[in-house]
Amino acid sequence: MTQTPSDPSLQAVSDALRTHDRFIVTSHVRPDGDAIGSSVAMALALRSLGKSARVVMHDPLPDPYPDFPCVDQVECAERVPDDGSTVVVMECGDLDRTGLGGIEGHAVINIDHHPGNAGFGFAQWFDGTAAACAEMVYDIIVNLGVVMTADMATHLYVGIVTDTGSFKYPGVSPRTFITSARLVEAGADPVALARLLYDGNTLGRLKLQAAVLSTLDIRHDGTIACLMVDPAMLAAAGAAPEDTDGFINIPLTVRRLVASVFFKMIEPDTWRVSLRSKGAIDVGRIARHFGGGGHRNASGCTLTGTLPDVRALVLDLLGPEVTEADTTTPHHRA
Ligand SMILES: [Mn+2]
Repeated sequence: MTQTPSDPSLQAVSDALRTHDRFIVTSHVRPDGDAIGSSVAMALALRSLGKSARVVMHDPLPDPYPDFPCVDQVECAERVPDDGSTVVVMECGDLDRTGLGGIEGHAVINIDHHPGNAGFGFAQWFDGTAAACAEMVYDIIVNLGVVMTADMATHLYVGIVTDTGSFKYPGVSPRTFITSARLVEAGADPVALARLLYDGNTLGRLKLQAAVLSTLDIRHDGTIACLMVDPAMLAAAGAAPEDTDGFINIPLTVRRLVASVFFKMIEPDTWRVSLRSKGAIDVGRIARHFGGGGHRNASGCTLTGTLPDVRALVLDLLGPEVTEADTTTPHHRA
């Protein structure tokens, strides 16, 4: 079954891509799998139509993306060149999200799936039902009549897998699986790509994970997890501060643990405090109380004091918040 792209915005974007000849494709700062995959696949499709297409990003590609096909042509820059190109902006609510200067002087095509897109560009397609921008790029490539190569399919598949947390976040739809099936038919290799995406751990990070998890401290009747890391632990593991990314989520794999707090020592008695929660538990409010920020389920702030003091400050607010959410949403411990 082939999808039937009939959306007028999809047609408008396809027409704009067909009628222009020189393109710069870009996406947001600190590009992720969907930003990279959507942009590279789009550039490859445009080139197969005989057009000039450069991919320009503000930030370099994080691991493991330098190992993906065709990414050696991705350029890093502060500004887009003033060369009369049409700029295709993927996944950005507004032009500031690109981190790139100089886009204002160009014709802009806007392709996005995040609610809140500002609606810029002379041609735009917003589709909030797409689980990944890559789903939209797939439809554009089909609509343009471009033959889907294995490299294009690989990038689009990676965009979908990463933006859906391997097909498990809200937004996953039959379209997600139909599109993914077509991409696998076109040469995306789910097994090899899963290994590349998820088996890229370093030994230092694994050792650091062991050390951080050994600090696991369960509070508030088994519902709140606390973790900590300090510079000595980083040094012992031979790891970098950013190697702790994602550790805060590990306790939340336990059903009964509904909030997780990670205390990272920046210097003695100064702590970067990250908070994560499930459901109605609002850790954004707690971080804002301490001068930080974030959203209901993910937030952070900086506090000074000894670890026991700082932990007590946070738990004095977080404990009642967990209790309150527990009484209003009785099912989350089921
Ligand atoms: Mn996305």
